[in-house]
Amino acid sequence: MAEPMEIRGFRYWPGLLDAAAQAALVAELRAVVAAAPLYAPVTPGGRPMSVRMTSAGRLGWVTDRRGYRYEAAHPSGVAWPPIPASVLALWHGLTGLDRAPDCCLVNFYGEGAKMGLHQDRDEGDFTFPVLSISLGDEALFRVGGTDRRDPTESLWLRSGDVLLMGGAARLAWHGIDRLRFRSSRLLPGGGRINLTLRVVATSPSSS
Ligand code: MD3
Ligand code: FE
Repeated sequence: MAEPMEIRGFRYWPGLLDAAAQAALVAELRAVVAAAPLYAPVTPGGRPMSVRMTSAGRLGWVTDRRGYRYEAAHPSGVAWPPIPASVLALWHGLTGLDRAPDCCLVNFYGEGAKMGLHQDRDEGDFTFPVLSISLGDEALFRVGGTDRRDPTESLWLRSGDVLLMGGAARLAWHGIDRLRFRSSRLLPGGGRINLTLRVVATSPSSS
């Protein structure tokens, strides 16, 4: 595996997935979305999010009026489909962990979608890293420190880029400010997919 760049404690592999690997991944994600359709999430405060979501894996991340949490089923009641094998191979190869992720969150950004600055803290164990894979249109990613007031820096994420957040970076504030809609031809209708792999660590065997 090529050596990653180091940005603010993150490990960053620009263009790690070539065009063929990206297209193969999109084909696997079509099967995920066929089993567990993208839905429009609502924050606990009742605000609709601009990103559409679904998940694969043992647990999926969901949000609605009842709060942010992990659930064993899609809002429709069906079990989440399995995480694609190519995605699991990337996780094990880049993290060096034997432990599989519990969740592969699938975020879809259409024209105008964004994600406000936040921390990922709904998991039970922050010692495990988070892996992110970008596909499709370019997106302006903003990352700060572990304090909301820490200065931030911005980076354009492109199709095939992979980021690994471990150590102190695991609790960094981050978000997506905007998309360059139709900047990539990977998805025929435009848009961006981000996969986020996480260990949730709430299984009976790990508690
Ligand atoms: C830094 N997703 O799903 S990926 C999320 O592009 C999320 O859809 C964004 O933030 C997206 O929670 C950003 C990059 C990323 C993902 C997880 C992180 C950065 C992170 C976890 C900790 C710190
Ligand atoms: Fe996040």
